[in-house]
Amino acid sequence: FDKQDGRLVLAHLLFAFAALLLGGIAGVLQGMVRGGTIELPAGIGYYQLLTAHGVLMALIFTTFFIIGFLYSGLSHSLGGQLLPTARRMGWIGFCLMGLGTALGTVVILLNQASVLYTFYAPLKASPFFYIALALVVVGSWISGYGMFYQYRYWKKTHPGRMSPLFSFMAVATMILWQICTIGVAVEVLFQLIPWSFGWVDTVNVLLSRTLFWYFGHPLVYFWLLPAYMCWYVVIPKVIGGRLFSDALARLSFMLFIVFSIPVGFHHQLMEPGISPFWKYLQVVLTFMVIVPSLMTAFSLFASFELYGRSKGAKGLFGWFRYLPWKDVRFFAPFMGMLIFIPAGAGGIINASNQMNAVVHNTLWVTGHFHLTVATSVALTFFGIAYWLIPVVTGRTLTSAMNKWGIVQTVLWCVGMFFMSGSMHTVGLLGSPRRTAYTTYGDHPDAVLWMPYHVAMAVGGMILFVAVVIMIANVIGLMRAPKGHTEYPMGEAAEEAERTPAVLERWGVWIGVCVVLIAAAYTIPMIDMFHSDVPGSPGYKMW
Ligand code: HAS
Repeated sequence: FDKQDGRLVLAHLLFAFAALLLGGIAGVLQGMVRGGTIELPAGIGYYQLLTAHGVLMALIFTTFFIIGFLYSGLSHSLGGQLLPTARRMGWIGFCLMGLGTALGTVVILLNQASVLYTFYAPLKASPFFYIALALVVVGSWISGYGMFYQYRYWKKTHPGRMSPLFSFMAVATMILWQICTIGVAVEVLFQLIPWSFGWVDTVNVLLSRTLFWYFGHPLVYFWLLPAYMCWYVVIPKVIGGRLFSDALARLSFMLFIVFSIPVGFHHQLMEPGISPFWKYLQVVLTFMVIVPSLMTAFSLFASFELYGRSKGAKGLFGWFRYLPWKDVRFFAPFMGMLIFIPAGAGGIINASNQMNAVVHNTLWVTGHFHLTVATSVALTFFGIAYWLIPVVTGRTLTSAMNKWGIVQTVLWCVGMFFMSGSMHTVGLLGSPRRTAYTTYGDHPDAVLWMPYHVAMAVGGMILFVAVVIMIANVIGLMRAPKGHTEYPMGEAAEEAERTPAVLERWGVWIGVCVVLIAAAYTIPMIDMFHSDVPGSPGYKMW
């Protein structure tokens, strides 16, 4: 692996894991406060810690890890080396994002930005928090341009050839990111910054939330797609098999570009001010975006089965035994996949209008995203780290470290079982999310919730131990014995059909995506500009 590219990738990964550690500390503390097991000293607030936890883990750990991972695969699959311009853009992006993270973290720690990781109005932070977010977003854009630059150069120098699957998927992920971050950029620049500086007196809350969720839902696919890249491209190689179908993998990524953006209203189903018709339309589109995940599940099962049968597996599930259970590079992402089955089912429940009325704003939703992003995605990223850090540092994974990786994965699953399991259950009993410790004056319902909150805190403590082990593993990987580690990038099965060229016509798919966004958002947005609820300053124009 190219040394200079290795440094860029490693910088992103180490930054990501530092954010994971800080976010983990904030996470375990807020969980214990909520469960009533500790009280915070020195005037530190629950919401302050909750914001630090959400921002550092959900926004910073993921973004840094993803950009590092994508750059690594582009370097490997598109010529073995990044072009100097692409690498420079990667570093500029890294510095801007790093600066934004440092500024944002300081503002949160000063309790000037306890607005949670979703940060939409009417909660107001210091303007510097929004400036910090803008730096992170602009930095990620520049990194994305670096990736596009590398990809375009490859396409130009390889006319008529289909790009390597990894690079195609990386570009798709960054296109999704570029389109969806427009919403949050508009919100931050035109609404939140002027409002928090006091240049305007009012803010349109509905518009702010809508712009946020225009970004906020595809954001979850920005987290998910790199995990899918590992599942499609890396895992077949790790198990010694092949990817079921290149065309199916590309189609599923294109469907994510098309369907993952015009669905933000499924976060706003309980919100007044948006007519039921537009909510209905976006729920239909939400159900469409489930399709590429079902295709992915099918493809994964097929890859596993093909491999098992090639080794002589018999019966419906005989292939199961042939998977490399003792290899953490497989085991951690596999647990992520397995848990994505109930996690995805929970998402389908959330998206169903009537059931959303039961679960919205309860701890059920928190349980949902701790299974999706904090388990399926996080465990996959951990699994990647076990080979990617050795690849870029010229080292090898030892069997002792592999064992610690398995222990870490098991601990993560056990902690999450208690934490997310209790969240789902107590959410159905009505316990609200994002609420500091309270028994509501010893109301019987709230008293009933308490044991679940304690179980959440216990799960959180187990998870914190797992975070610490992960950090120790990362340090261990940095000091592992020198040697060569192969970048595991799989190929499609021999009998797979030829991939149709239309799957790489970006214009077609982005065009459909733009049309759907316009159809799903134009009229409700126009309505929002005119919403002016008397006596409710939050619902005024800009
Ligand atoms: Fe979600 C809320 C709907 C997926 C994250 N979601 C959230 C929030 C987050 C989040 C962070 O409709 C909270 C935001 C906040 O703070 O308010 N979500 C969905 C739907 C899906 C979905 C329909 N979510 C995700 C993913 C996330 C994520 C992925 C992060 C990475 N979500 C919602 C809705 C809400 C919501 C509402 C708002 C709730 C409210 O009221 O506030 C779908 O994309 C899910 C599709 C997934 C599947 C599963 C496919 C399974 C696969 C694994 C195969 C396994 C194998 C191994 C092969 C259909 C691919 C098996 C081996 C064996 C041996 C068995």
